[in-house]
Amino acid sequence: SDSASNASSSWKKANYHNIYKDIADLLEDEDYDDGSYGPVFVRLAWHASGTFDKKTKTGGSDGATIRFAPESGHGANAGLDVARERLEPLKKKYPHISYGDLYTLAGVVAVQELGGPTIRWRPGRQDNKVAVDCTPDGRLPDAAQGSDHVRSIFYRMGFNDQEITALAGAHALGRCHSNRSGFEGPWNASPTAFTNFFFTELLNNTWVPKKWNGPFQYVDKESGQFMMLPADMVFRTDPQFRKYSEIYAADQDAFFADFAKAFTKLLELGVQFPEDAPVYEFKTLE
Ligand code: CCH
Repeated sequence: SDSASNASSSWKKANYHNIYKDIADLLEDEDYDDGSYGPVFVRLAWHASGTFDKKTKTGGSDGATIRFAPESGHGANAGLDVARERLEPLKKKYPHISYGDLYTLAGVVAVQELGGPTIRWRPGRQDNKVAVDCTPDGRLPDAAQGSDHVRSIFYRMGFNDQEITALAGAHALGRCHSNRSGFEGPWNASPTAFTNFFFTELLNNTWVPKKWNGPFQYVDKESGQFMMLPADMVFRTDPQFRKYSEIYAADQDAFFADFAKAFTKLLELGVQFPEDAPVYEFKTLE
């Protein structure tokens, strides 16, 4: 019908270059965390997408179910309301972009503007109007667990060990918050720069259990300032993962190339794109 085709072609009316610029303008805020919303935008894009299950073809960023209860309240999503509220004025300003496109594009803008690789991105995700098709709790990884768990979560999405390792490199960005996940601290000294430092810190430091009342995590022995989650440590201890960690620690360009591919794949899991949806490669702002 006409109304169905109007609804499904709404994405064509949005100017994604303008939206890219406006998201970029929302990144900096000296009063928030380390001065940037970029890391939490990347986490929002990932959690909106990483619920995909390739067997049942459920989950993923199409539908933008992350904004509805119960999915918004899943433990793994604690704190992501902060990112969604920061982006909400842009949904008002550009009503033709879907939430699924807005949240994934915010991750792309953040990676690029914080110095990472160019991420190919397509529009056309369709929002669910009401809270249907929320994914069950437990689809996102549990940071307290090890390599079997990490593999089973990411294999369910359709990723291999190389792609999983590349994606894990996003932990160069941002920090853990004791009032969100319960864990605490940044992974390195430049949490607002997209680098290969997740791998260099992981392989080059001595990691010891953090002495505190919080959940079990690691702290670097020398400075005591940086952290690793139990689920991060598998990229050092598991031989298949470590193979790629060593490559990415030695070669930032290799990391950037592999991350860009895997991140686009993540953001597109389960999405039924319109046939005429163009692929964008946005230029980073000066
Ligand atoms: Fe992550 N991540 N992540 N992560 N994550 C956390 C924070 C960020 C796991 C657990 C956590 C990916 C994979 C995993 C980011 C991007 C990605 C936190 C702290 C936990 C816990 C949350 C808090 O307290 O605020 C686990 C487990 C896995 C895999 O096994 C992948 C994949 C990506 C993206 C490609 C980013 C960025 C952050 C920082 C957020 C911030 O607010 O600074």
